[in-house]
Amino acid sequence: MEKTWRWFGPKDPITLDMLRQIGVEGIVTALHHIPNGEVWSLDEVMRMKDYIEASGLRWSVVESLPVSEAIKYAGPDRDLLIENYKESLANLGRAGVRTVCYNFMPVLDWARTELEYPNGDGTSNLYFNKAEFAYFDCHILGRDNARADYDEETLRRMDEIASTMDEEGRRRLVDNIIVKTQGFVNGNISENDLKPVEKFRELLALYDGMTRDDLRANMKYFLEAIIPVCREWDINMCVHPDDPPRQILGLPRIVTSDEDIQWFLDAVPDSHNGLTFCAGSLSAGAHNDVPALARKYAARTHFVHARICNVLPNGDFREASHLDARLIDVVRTFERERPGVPMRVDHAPLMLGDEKMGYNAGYSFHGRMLALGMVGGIMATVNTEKQ
Ligand code: DNO
Repeated sequence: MEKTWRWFGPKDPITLDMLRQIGVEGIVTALHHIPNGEVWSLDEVMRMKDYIEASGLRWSVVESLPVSEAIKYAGPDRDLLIENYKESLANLGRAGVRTVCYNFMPVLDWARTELEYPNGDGTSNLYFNKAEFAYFDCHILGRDNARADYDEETLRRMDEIASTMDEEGRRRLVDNIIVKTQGFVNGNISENDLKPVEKFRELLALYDGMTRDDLRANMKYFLEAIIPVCREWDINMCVHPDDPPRQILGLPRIVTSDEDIQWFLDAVPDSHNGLTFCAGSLSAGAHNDVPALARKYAARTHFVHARICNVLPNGDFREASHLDARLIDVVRTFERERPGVPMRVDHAPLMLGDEKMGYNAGYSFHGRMLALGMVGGIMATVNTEKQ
């Protein structure tokens, strides 16, 4: 696999020169300064590409070219937004950037409740506490009938949390779930929003009554419109699985399981319509056999996110080691079946001073460098096995 790294542009404190020193080959980035829905002009794309190439690296993957909310809920401006999307794709094609990651999660991209959960060895990592998430849903958002979506044990834990929760705790939860994890991935809420919860409720309302089938129809509509452009420019689209891979906050989610992946691949059966194999997101659902999914979908995978989670008996989940046996299995599959596919490590711990650097949640320097070393070691071992 090609060793890539998610880099957040010229203002990222982790510079391209640093990345060359640690064996990174390709860059994963986006034009984060362009508002969602607007066209990425050829000039802007070339400026980023030239900047990356001046450091002896290449722009391997776009993560993400964001799909506007109105495309997902089929708003009145969806055709206009799809035209803009197609134009951005054509400009990327002209510049020779040919792998584009996106997601089709309504309103909320990935979800975590804690960003610095102690691992017990002095490092920390992301964590999803199901009961805290339920608290956010039932007590902060106050969504109608939200309690009905949770099992008894989670509700019991949630009530316990509610009995000691204070303003500071509520602020922290809002910040973690809808602000700090969303703004930097071009999500709907950013640090500049003064009333994030109100804005979030308005966004949720856009999906009132929408079913999984409705969302599937909207994804198919989008794919049917863009895949001809991808064919023309040889661009591989790769959808990121929903994280966590299940329905949340009453929203439909449609990239959660084997059946879902098969559905969208068949909906537009063209190799340019592919998957980002995020082992970590898929592993956050106990229903997914991640190594088996890697084997099944290797041929339609255009980008790999190397990380893996452990789901706990109470439904919480946390990031596991990049040397976890399931991840070794996944890396072996892609290294054998798709040797050149871009791969980046993801959601590594905060360690050795990372915590003071203000990095984007999940995107530490030392932690990711260690993880890249681990995954690189697995790849080298697999290549020895091949001979
Ligand atoms: C989180 C990321 C996601 C991902 C998008 C892709 O760390 O993996 O935000 O970039 O879902 O569109």
